[in-house]
Amino acid sequence: MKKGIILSTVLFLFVCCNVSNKDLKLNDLEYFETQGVNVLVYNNLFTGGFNDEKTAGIELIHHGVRTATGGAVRLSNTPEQWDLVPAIPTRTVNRETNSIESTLQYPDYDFESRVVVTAKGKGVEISVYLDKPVPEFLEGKAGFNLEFLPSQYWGKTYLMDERPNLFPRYAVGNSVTHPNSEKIKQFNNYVTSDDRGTGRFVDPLPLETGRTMVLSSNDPERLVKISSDEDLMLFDGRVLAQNGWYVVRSLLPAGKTGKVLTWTVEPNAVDGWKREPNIGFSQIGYLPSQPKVAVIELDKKDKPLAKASLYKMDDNGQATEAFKGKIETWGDYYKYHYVKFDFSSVKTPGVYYIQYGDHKTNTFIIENNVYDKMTDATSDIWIPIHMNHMFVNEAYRVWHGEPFKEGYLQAPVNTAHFDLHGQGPTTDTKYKPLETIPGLNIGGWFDAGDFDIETGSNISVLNNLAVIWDHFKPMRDQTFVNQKQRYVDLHRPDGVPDILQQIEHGALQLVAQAEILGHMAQTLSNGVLDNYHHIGDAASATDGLPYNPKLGPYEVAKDGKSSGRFDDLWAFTSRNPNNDLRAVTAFAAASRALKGYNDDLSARALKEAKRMLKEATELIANKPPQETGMFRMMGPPDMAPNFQMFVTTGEQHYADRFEELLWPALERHAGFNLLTALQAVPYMNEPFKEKLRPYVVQYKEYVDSLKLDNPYGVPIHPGNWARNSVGFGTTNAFAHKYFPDIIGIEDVFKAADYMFGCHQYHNYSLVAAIGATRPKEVFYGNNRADFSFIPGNVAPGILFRQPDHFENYDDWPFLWGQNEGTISGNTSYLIFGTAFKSLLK
Ligand SMILES: [Ca+2]
Ligand SMILES: [Ca+2]
Ligand SMILES: [Ca+2]
Repeated sequence: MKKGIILSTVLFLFVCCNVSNKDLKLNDLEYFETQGVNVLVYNNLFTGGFNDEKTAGIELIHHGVRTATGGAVRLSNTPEQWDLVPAIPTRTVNRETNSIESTLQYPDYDFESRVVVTAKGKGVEISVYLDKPVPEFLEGKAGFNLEFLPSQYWGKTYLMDERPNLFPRYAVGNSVTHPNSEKIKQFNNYVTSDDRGTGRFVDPLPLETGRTMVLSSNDPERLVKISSDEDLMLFDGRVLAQNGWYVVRSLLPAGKTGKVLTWTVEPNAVDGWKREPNIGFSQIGYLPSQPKVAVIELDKKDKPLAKASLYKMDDNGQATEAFKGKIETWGDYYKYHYVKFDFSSVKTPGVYYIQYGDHKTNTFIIENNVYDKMTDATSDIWIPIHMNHMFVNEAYRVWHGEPFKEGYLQAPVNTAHFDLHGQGPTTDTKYKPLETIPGLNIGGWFDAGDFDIETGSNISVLNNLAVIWDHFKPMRDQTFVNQKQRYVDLHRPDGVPDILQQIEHGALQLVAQAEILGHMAQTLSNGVLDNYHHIGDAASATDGLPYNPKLGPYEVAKDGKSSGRFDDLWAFTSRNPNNDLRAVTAFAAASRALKGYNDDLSARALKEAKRMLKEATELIANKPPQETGMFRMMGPPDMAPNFQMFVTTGEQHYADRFEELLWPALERHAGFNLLTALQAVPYMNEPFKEKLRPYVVQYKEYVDSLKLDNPYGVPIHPGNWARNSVGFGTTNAFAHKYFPDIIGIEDVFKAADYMFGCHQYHNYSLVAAIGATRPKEVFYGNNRADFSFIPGNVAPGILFRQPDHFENYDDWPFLWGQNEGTISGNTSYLIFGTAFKSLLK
């Protein structure tokens, strides 16, 4: 132990004095780099859609982990998601001065600053310049902030002017309140917290203040030294919001112009550090017969080894080498180098691990049963927990009570919404703004980590479930669902296939929308922001009592039947005929599934489908909606509805219209429309299938091109919301089913491998809890504040950050773009898994 301390002290001295080869350099990708340290300067801007997503600003990627973000002039101590973020209209890279300069603007306060970051030895100097002094209202509020990832720092030490401290594991700090008149406005005048009538807002106090701060003095991989002539303050952002970070901040001085603040930031680079190889393999295991290829992600400074081995565990816990094979080079992909290890020849069932040099993976299984349970947690646990308007119980635990008993209010006109919705200039319903719309509090599913009913997502779910029923008829029954009691009990079979009960649950909500509103709502979502970011039991997001404007804001009526709490959710009801047509597709399919189980609902769904198909087609003919981006590539909105109406009614004119729309759509973009066409194969005639063949051939060229695009051979999208390989796998599964001579089963296995751990950044399965030896442990679900997961959740994937970084935090759940499972994404996984398993039978 003591020897270790002496050794690391020597190492540290060596680190701090031998600076020459560790100097940060401005690289070709326009960030500051030395081995182990990347300082990004506005390579990522605050433009993600939800204001402060903790993925922008001056950022630090420290020994492979993005540990600091949000470096910018900010207007509060611990900015929350909906606090104002600066617009950054200019970013100038100056190679002569080794610096990057950006302009930061807050138009709401007519406040502009310039931030200049310059490489200085093994650190950077960050300076803030003002041409005009800080506006009076922002004095004592505007400052320079840099945020550090709590999960990478808690339990570690920090020194403030040499005073040692520990980063707190949980937010336990001191705060004060100030009058709301002093509060910085939030984005779009939203308010993130309910002040309970006090007229005051909460402001955290600093944990420490000083001029020199050393973060993580006990762990060289996270050690950062910050010094300034101004006071540095350390705050804990989690006091205000569970997704807050630790914030280091200096206030900008009042009344000054020119260079008003300078920080020196020196992230430690550990001598000789190389990132550990990330040995990607399928954590769920492998069938004896399937291809088995590990993709190993290597630091570019790491020299690939010639060979790797597979070890088999015996029943005494001893390992013996079962296979030794060559490492093949794939090449560079963004910042890392990739090699592959093919052990397909190992076919003996058993428990194995991969040994690559000194690196040994966790064990995994080779056996014929590895995929058998791959969808069970999603179907039995995740989906029922996301049933809205029901009480959901599991053994001794209640997941949530019955939410939103008070129903929904008509959203007022001309309203923008924090979840990227809006109500247009009319309600498009018979209801007046803020009038209660009776009957909508039934059925449907929570969208994702939040509790709203996104109509579009709910339609996708209903459609996904109906596709599964059509093609596979799973009779699995592990869930008790009683609509009359509004009660769900997990692990309690009730004699009815669960998928039928889920189809019923979706149809109850969506058919109610069609009948009550006359068309589909956009969303049923929160009217106030302070219950939108609710984490916990959905039933406590609102008080369950209808809003009564005659009462005071915190008053309950004497009869206990209404309250003055303005917390009811709103129905956003602007009519979008495209949405109506998508609902027609789902209604027609659900109507078939429900026949013989719930005949009344089946008939109602078909009636609404016929009406909306007619109305929406006319509306679109009169006023074609603007279609942009991906939607232009997808088939016309009445393509899929006509197909489903044909299958349900058997009327040939629907089939004719479907084909009339399908073939040109496939010409425009085979990939986007192929799945719809493939799912139609069993219902259409033989010439249909043959006519489809060339498009499958064309799609195969795309599939093969992915082998050159990236080492995993699946589509990887560098967007703000990561994308896993579920959609790719589903298309490949259906293509293989009907065209096995074109799309091989290996194209389906590739998608499964990626989902279950053979991917960038780490090798954990992206599906929570089931089957895999090492699934991800945290997800952005509605229990995210517990750093937990809901079994069966599926992560979006590995998020790309400009210009060359992929990440998926498994110790920090709060980044939705990489960790939030959605109801439509997870039911897409259910299709993928169900189709995949049926192919293997
Ligand atoms: Ca939502
Ligand atoms: Ca059941
Ligand atoms: Ca209420």
